[in-house]
Amino acid sequence: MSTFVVLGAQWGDEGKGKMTDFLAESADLVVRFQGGNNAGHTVIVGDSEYKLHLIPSGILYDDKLNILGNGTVIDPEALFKEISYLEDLNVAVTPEKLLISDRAHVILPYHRLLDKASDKLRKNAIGTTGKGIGPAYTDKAERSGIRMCDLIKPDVFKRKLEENIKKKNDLLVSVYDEEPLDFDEVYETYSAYAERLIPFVKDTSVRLYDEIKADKKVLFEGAQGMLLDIDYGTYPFVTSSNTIAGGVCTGTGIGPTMLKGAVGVAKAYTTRVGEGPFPTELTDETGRWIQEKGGEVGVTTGRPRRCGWLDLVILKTSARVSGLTNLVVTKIDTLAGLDTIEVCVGYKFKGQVIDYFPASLEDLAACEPVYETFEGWGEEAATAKTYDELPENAKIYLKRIEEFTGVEVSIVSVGPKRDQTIVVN
Ligand code: 2SA
Ligand code: GDP
Ligand code: MG
Repeated sequence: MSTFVVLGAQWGDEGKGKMTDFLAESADLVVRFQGGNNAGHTVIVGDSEYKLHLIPSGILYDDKLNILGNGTVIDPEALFKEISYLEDLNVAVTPEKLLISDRAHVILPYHRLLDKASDKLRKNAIGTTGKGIGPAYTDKAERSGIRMCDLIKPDVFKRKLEENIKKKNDLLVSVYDEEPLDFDEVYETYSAYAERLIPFVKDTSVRLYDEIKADKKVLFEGAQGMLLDIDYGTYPFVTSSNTIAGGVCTGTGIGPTMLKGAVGVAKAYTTRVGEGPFPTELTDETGRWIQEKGGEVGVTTGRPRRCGWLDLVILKTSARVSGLTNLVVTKIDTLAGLDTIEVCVGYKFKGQVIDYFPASLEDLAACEPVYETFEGWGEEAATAKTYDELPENAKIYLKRIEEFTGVEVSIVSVGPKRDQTIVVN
């Protein structure tokens, strides 16, 4: 069985898109299991750069089947925009290459409006992407959501939309002081999307099971990262889905025994976009230097990402909650040029040093990072083709990551391109 999940081991944007693309070469299927078009995955193939949000990165290959699992939330408007974007770049998106779970929930215009309006009104804004993710998952949990299988049945869609629009308009007008939505307009637009969606919508759990049983190679593509997980992240400054390995089972309809490995992707430093705690954040010149050198800007919203030192407490927590079997460390080239590099190896908390991430944000605020200092390396890191060619100090850094987390570093990324990827033997 060859079924692996690629997960963000920090707060997202670790380079999962690049890694999925790299690993997808030997896969038959690429499957998203959570999140929606809040994600932003950058993939560089040759001289072309692709920015994907919802569609799995395997779409860039002609011979892979891509699946949006039941755990994802799908905005048809965003989906068709992404399909046009890809087709303009000569990437075909057909039902032979992309299937959508009939159980996936649909993001509707009121979800987007409520997402933006509610985050604005929150005392401590989360800094969501405004794509309607939270409100769509809210409806799913509240059991009023509209699923793909509902959207493509005109009568069912009409009945459910009528019920929902009435409730959402009340909320939009009375709580958020927004304009109400027009039922006919939404029904017409989304019925047209439904027509176009019909060939893509299938029971993907059945298909996936059959493919795995037939020994096909499956790559599950995570979005966001461990600390944005609704259960294990920095709640409430999280996204609304399970971004950890457990999300694969509930988000695609396979059992845990069908997942062979979990690959955690981590940057050589840490970034976060949006609000919330960040123990190793650098608000000084070094933080700005990393932000600029690493091009740390949100792929979906264009927001600058906050930057800080690598936090091994985070990686160890990721290794635990996702049962990581391998680690990928990216952006070794970005840190090149620093004389010294700090790495957090524990938090001082109530007179002790802990190596796990506390649940309470108040406890987290009381944690003081404990740092180890490493010697930096030079720009030659970006041209290394093998592990041996990496600068000695970078190897010492990578060894420390392995030692602390107990997980092997199997791949090192030294630049955004496919050929800037070193597989460690
Ligand atoms: P949401 O919209 O409800 O999921 O937002 C909740 C929090 O989750 C964060 N979040 C992300 N963090 C990193 N990267 C993401 N994707 C884009 C990217 C983000 C962008 O690749 O750069 O462009 O801003 C992503 N998606 C959600 C979000 O910032 C909130 O903190
Ligand atoms: P994802 O959400 O995890 O897929 O990551 P994003 O695409 O949001 O952000 C990662 C960014 O880093 C993208 O612009 C990638 O092209 C880039 N990237 C990935 N790996 C490397 C690397 O090793 N070095 C450098 N310099 N850039 C990288
Ligand atoms: Mg991203």
